[in-house]
Amino acid sequence: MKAAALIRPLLAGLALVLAAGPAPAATIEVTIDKLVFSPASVEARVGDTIEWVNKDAFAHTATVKGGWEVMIPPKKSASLTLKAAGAVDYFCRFHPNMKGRITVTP
Ligand SMILES: [Cu+2]
Repeated sequence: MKAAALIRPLLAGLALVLAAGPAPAATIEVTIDKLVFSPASVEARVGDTIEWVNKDAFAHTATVKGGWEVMIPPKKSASLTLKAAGAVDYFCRFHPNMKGRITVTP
């Protein structure tokens, strides 16, 4: 068998691997309806975006104690791109019973 016949499939395989690259960043939607984050717990990767969609007629926040805060106006959405790995618990500043969690992997 000629060497080229062996190398060609290898090169084709390598091209496939290079084309695949890292997974593209995702947008993960969290709905707020009647004072509940849903799903309450989500998993994401660094670079992904969380988008909160507020179906309620009043404002909410996604607030991390000592960290970030996102204001989500009534009947609107707001988003945040995750910059660091780790698990974060968040709550709504106006309704502290509203709780959510994001687990971010590298
Ligand atoms: Cu709220």
